[in-house]
Amino acid sequence: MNGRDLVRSVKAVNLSDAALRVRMVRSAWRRRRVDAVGLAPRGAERARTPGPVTMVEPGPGGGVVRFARSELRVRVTSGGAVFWGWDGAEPGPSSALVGGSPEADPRAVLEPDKEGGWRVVAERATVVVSRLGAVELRTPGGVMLRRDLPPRWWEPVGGGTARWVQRSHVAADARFFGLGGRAAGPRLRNGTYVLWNTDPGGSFGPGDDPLYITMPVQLVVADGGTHLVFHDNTWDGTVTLREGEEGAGSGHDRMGSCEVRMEGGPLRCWAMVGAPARVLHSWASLTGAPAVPPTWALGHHHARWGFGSEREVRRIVAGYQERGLPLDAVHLDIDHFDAHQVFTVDRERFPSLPKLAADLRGDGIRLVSIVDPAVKAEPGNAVYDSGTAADAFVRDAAGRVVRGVVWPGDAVFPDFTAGRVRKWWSGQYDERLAQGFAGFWHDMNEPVSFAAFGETTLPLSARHALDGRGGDHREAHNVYALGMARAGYEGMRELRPGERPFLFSRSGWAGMQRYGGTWSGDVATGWPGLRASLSLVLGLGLCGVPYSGPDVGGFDGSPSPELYLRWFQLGAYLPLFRTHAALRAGRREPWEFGPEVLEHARAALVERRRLLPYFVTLAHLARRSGAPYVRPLWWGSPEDRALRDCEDAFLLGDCLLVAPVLSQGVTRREVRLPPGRWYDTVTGRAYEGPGQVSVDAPLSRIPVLARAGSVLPVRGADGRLALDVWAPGPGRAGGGLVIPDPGDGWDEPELQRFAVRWSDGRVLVERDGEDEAAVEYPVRVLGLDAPGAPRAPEQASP
Ligand code: NBV
Repeated sequence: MNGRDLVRSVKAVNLSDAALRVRMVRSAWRRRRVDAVGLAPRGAERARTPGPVTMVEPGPGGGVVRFARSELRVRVTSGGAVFWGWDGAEPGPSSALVGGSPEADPRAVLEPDKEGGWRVVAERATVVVSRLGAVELRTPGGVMLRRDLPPRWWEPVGGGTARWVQRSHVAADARFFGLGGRAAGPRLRNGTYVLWNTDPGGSFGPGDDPLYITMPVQLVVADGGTHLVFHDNTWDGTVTLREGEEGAGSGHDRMGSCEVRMEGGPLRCWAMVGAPARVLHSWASLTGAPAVPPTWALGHHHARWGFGSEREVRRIVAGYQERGLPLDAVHLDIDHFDAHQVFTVDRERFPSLPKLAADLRGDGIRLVSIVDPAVKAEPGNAVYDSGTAADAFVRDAAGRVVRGVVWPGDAVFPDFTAGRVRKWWSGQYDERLAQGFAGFWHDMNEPVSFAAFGETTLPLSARHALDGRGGDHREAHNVYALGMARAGYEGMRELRPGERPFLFSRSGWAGMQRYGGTWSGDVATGWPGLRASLSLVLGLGLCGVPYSGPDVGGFDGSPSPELYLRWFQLGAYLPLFRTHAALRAGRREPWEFGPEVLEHARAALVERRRLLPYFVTLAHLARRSGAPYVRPLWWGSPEDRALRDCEDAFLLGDCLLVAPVLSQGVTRREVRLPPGRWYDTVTGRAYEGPGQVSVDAPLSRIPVLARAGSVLPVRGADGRLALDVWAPGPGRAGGGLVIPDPGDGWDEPELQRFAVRWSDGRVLVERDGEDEAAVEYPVRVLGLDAPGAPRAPEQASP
């Protein structure tokens, strides 16, 4: 029995509920019994390595290199991504890839390399395979980015899936990012990271790992170049990272290393090489473009577990309105369900939800509903009955429906890895839409089943369809939520074909951005939790999931007014800007922390609304380019080592640099600037980067700097689009992209390009090379001391 799991379950569930406690004990025993019968013990194993090369077979985009005891397929694709897979592994089937495997690049061919090895030279990367099966990834210029040593497998003597390990080296100066949502990042320090989607129970801080979203996706940034590597395997595994050390002057660098261990499944990976923007673009081409949320979802959301009644929801909304605070969405948690049953409504406390939804809608506020995957196992529950008729629920190896325990008590779990089950589940959202909900918040989908001991998820031996291949929970666990997101997304597309779905999901896997975003989950209230929330958003963005944000104020307890405000100020610059808290947590409304906090929170809300056109632009650009809205400071200058190690600020698109306050009592802070000129958007002071500057961070605001030459689309006083243009340095030019809001349907928006330059002592803004008259929006030029007089910058210190 794992003591920590017990503590977590106890924290998660109110154990004063004796009946639930008894169920948790029973469920834990059931899970143990099911696995004792359904999971064959591993038994004796045989180790294997590839051995020496025996022959090669050229093929499209590369070919197959055969070794004495394995074979390696290498395929460069026309999008530039490189695939390699051992033991016959092909790119498909894969839960991550969209539209199957990309086409092979016919120009890439296998050719002999030195010492009996082979190589494939392609436009964006070179792959070199040694005689004994080491695989090197190099830049087109020949710089080594990663060297995979020959892998090792352990095969069960009696047959079954092999475990494997793959060790790699990277440059001594390389930094690792990604692996899904990690609280202790964004730079992933030395340690072992588990690949198993996990509800930490209660609330988590930077020391908790793994969390809800794990992905075998690493972005590695080094002087020699940036690469992304994706081990396309959904099994339980670990990644052990060790940053290298540079032997100061001695010439004896110790390289960085990475060791991927998997409990089963294919050994195959994808690699992408190039500037960060290019790598993320290739990643989105491979795994799908991020869904663009409807515009209202880029505004402010307010949620709470335990509004408890329609009256309370109306009271909170009125609180926002009376104070003139912008509000775009309200989220209802499990307390609005009838006895915690998904797709139901507690009609006593929420007697007229459709009316509530319509009233709010009239005020421009959308209602969002939580959706849990577990269905109460009780005949008479409509979802249970129809799911049973559709044979939708996960079964054990003996063919019995698996029972767990979640909020409604004994529960069963839809098998989202089956197309027909997803289709059935898609139909359930009809009930939600009829209640007036406009968007969905998927929770508990790691999936969680409470247990008094052992792991709080389904039995490992539980059977899953895995889209026709068949397999057990060891393989399906990490993609359970991905399937649920797909079902929700496809359901909404069918039920409301004219609207872009709004969906965000606690758990997920590579490719989840196709269906929506995510949020931080139950981040602990405290300064470390605030820091962790930024780490999660940055890390997920680098794994291709650009839309996320934390529970502003933290999930549990009561933040101090200062902590609440600093969280609020950070949240206002993150894609999902939502206040939320647990059942027994303190209040999270901006007016509950005194008049000073209210005024500063108001300023953050007003600024968020002013920046809405910028968020719309970033959301549409993310779909086109794969670039996250929130980017690490090194995004445009990965070769800058100081930026690579800077974790307390971020770029919001190309225009803004946001430097949140992440510690108590801070009213001035150091900010590390990427190269170029930057303006403090409030004081107007100019700074010349790269380097570090010290800026004011009074309680009223966090520092936000604008890049010289940038074109920032904002909402003007009349509510229409306007442009804030920050003057380029003398003799310099600038520009930017703007995507005017095409509405919440599927109209393809227009991408408008603006150029900014000095001409005759004036800052000129032009559209697409046309003349100034063609700019149809009001333009405000900022960063000048007087018309024509650029502000002199202070030099940043190194
Ligand atoms: O549905 C209740 C909560 C929800 O408020 C939170 O955002 C989720 O992350 N949910 C977890 C289940 C209970 C956790 C203790």
